[in-house]
Amino acid sequence: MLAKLDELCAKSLEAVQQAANTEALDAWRKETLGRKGAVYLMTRQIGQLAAAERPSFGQRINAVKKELEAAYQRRLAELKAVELRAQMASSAIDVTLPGRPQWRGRLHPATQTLRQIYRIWGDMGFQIYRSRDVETDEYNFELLNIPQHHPARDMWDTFHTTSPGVILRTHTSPGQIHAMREYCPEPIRVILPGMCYRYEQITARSEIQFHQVEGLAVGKNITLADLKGTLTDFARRIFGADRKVRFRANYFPFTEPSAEMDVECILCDGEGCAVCKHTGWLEILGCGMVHPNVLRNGGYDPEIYSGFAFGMGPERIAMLKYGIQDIRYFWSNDLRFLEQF
Ligand code: FA5
Repeated sequence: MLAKLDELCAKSLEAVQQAANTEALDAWRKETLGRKGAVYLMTRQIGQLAAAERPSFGQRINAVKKELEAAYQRRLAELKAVELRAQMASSAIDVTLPGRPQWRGRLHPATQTLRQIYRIWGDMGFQIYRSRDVETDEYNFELLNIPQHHPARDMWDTFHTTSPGVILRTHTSPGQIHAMREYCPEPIRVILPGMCYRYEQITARSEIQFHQVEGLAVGKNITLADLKGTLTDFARRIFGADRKVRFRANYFPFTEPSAEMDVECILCDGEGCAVCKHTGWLEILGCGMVHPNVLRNGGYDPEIYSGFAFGMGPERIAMLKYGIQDIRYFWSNDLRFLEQF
């Protein structure tokens, strides 16, 4: 009987190596180690043995079972590897192709420009002061030296709300009053960024909703020279060190004297082109020395304190920096535009 068992073991070990694929191997397992397989049938014969021979036969059968099971596992691993290689060779999937890049979001070009502006003013010691988008007529106009029925109101077409005297701010300048009333009598150096709203016709250069960054410095002995020096430095930091600037006299009711600052046209280097209307210059902001009435409305005595203020449009600055032809791209959410930044 032991000889028969050894023969079965040897034959089965040979057969397992000959199983050409996992299906054949499964069939081998069933025939050999299955519930009614060859090893089981051998176990059944144990009753025919003399009692003294049974234990050693039983031990041997268990050893054979283990050996065959191990041989099965080894062959299974071999066949699986072969089958995987064959599948990879014949399959259409090329696992060596590089993966698809992850789509990454990015900051909106207006946000990028705003952050660049914040950094420059931050380096010059200006803090960010936020004030509200929904304003009163009093803050947006009256406290800025623009009384009711003053013709200067025509400079800012206004969105009114159903509450009398409550409007959407047309510029960030009302923030000047909020900041002065909060800090008076301390010196102030702040920028006031935020959205502004004007009931204007939308064109390539004008939106009904756009950002402004206001700036305000108040203290003792602040002069027009400080305004010119600070704004010239800002323009050089944002547009490049050799960019020329110029100040043109202008009128704002809340500054006296008032000016607009132009930079040398970035597209034609001051030669004159369609964008700068052949002048060689591009306007980037309005500015001036804070009007005594406005200082007074903020709580400062204009006999002791003086200050300068300015207001710029970051979208217009981004248009100049990157050669963007139309301001409407900023809020139309066209990915072909946004992905370029
Ligand atoms: C003002 O709004 C003044 N409050 C600026 C100021 C502040 C002057 C402090 C003096 C002292 P103005 O209307 O020119 O000025 O607007 C300032 C900037 O906002 C413009 O130079 C422009 O860059 C931007 N801007 C104005 N209107 C629009 C618009 N419709 N669309 C996009 N940007 C605009």
